[in-house]
Amino acid sequence: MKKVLRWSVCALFVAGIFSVAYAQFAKPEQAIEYRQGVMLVMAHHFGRIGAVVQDKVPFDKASVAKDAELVATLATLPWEAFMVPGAEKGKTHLKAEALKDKEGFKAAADATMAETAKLAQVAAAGELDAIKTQFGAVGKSCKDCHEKYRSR
Ligand code: ASC
Repeated sequence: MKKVLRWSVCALFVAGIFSVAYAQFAKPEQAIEYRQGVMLVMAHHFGRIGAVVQDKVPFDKASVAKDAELVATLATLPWEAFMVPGAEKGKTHLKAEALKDKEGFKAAADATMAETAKLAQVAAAGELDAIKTQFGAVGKSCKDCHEKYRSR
């Protein structure tokens, strides 16, 4: 009896894991909400660094490093939420092309992840001129992807 119970618990656990993986986005709207949430928070933290880069806010090494770390982490999250069938319809700016050009989209995502990771590194080192340069490189990667795959 104990054995049966143990197996049942195990089976339930496995089923649970799969249903989470399978139903990561049960509906396209959930994928849209998820990626927009990530982008919103990412833009917020990127914007805080932007204010420093534009000399509107005094340079505080620790807070820039923290914001850059957050941006780099957030930049790893949204991509699979774009590649969901039906997620180019509804309340989104995603161009339908993005779903047809998976390789190009992936390349753009990889560029953003690489540039944001580099920004986190540079920010940890704490040299403002290098941060400014790398901030520009991240901004370019945002812009490149938006120009290709985002409608206005
Ligand atoms: C942001 C944001 C974007 C990018 C882009 C960079 O903070 O919301 O869409 O940076 O303006 O060129």
